[in-house]
Amino acid sequence: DESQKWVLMVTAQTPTNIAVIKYWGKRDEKLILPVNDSISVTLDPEHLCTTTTVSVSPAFTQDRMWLNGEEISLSGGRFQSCLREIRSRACDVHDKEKGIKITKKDWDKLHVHIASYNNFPTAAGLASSAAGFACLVFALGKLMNVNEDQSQLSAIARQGSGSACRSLYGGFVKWIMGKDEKGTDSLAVQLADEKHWDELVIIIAVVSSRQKETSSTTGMRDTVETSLLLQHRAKEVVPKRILKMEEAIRNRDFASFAQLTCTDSNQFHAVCLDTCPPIFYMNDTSHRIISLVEKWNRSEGTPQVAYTFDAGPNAVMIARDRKTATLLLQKLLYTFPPNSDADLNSFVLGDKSIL
Ligand code: 2P0
Repeated sequence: DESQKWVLMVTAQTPTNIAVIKYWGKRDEKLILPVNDSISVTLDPEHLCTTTTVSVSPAFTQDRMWLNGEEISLSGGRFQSCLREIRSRACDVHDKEKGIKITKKDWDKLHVHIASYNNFPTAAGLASSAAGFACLVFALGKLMNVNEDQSQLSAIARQGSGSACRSLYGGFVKWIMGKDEKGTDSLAVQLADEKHWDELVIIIAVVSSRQKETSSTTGMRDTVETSLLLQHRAKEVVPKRILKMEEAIRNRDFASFAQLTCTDSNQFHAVCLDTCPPIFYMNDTSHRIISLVEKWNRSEGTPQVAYTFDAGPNAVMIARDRKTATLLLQKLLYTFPPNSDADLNSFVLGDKSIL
């Protein structure tokens, strides 16, 4: 049957993001609504990113997905939420060249195939769900000719993984927690584009490539249920910190930016420790990196480098400029020589020429 033979395809690429004011804790698990605002920086797409191709054909009999070449199940609620939200907004598509016409109603019957690749090891403990769901939603939105702005798309990506909503934009991004129970106002906005502060260099030290022991979802749930410190953090600390961070980014004030970033990472890990049972994401090597940066910053009289750690031991460091990034790499290699027991591998992101 000739009418069954066509395939329509869209490919998109999305970088991951690193939070400088952390998201930790949900007020609604199903809709993924957070207990506080967060702010992140989106990495350069060359380094840590996901590439996703979505396709549709009348020959496809079910929705299917492959991650790094292996088929994975789409039955999870998070995939289904994203697919449902995008499908419900699908519009007419008319590809004159290929002679393909899909009407709004056809999308309910058509199935999609999704192939996604990470250009970094998924097991490296580096945020992959953020780039993954952002890319999936963006690519499906293009394929189905969805007529929504980036912020509306971010609210859909949020339902795949909270941090994913921040990867729909480059530069500095804020995820506004919102007030609405249905989550319509819990979405991402861009604070500054990627050109605004492009002297910054991000270096990620892979402390361990083992997969983390406590998933973010489980960890957050335990924290919300048991940590009093989280309540204080979400209500009293983060709202003020968000305003200061926005100002620091606006003014490219590195001293303030670094102080806020480091303090917020440390409070996030303190909240993990305040959880019952306690969650340990950092290890001895992480702690040694913090000490190295703290000592250096103090000896210079003003911060040179900011550090931040997510739900794992890997260090993300943000250097004020390229010269500082080179110095940082030297210090790291000196303190953690290759093949030593600390098992440290360094990546440089944002500026390949330093490698
Ligand atoms: C963040 N993290 O703001 C924080 C800091 C980890 C530490 O967002 O359950 O994978 O999918 O919403 O987004 C990791 O949590 O969790 C995270 P879900 P997600 O980047």
